Amino acid sequence: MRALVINGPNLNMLGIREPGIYGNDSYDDLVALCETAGAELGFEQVEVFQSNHEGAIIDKIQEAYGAFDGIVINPAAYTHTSVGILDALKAVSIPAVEVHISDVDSREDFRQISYAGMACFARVSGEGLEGYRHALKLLADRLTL
Ligand code: CA2
Repeated sequence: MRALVINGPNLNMLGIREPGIYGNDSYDDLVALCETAGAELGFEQVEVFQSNHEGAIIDKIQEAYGAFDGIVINPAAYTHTSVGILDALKAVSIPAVEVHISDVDSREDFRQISYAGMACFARVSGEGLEGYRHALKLLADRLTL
């Protein structure tokens, strides 16, 4: 099993700003959590990718075709705007889980739509960085059960 974890814009700033919403842990801590949790869940490969650019995220999703068995994606702000990311997830048809660090359902109205989520089989929201472990578990279950 090979998992690709994709993170969208500004998530590389984790731990630097807005700790009240996104916590104190850094982006490097998030990468380490995904790699450790992924190995514990039986993934042979876990690649963690971050970009601030919509097109780069779309390129990465396309490159995942034939290279990864599952995707965990936090599109960050592009969650609420990007039909391009939705279309890319649909195009590759790789099982995908949407993850958000904060509880987006209890935030502003403009965060209440998720385009990427329309191509995901599950959603984890409001569990902090641990939500990535949960998302990888849901993916592992989907790929093995
Ligand atoms: O809760 C999430 O994971 C979000 O995807 C985070 C996005 C936000 O636009 C979504 O509505 C919900 C924002 C990511 C920004 O990350 C930062 C991290 C540290 C400091 C500032 C921003």
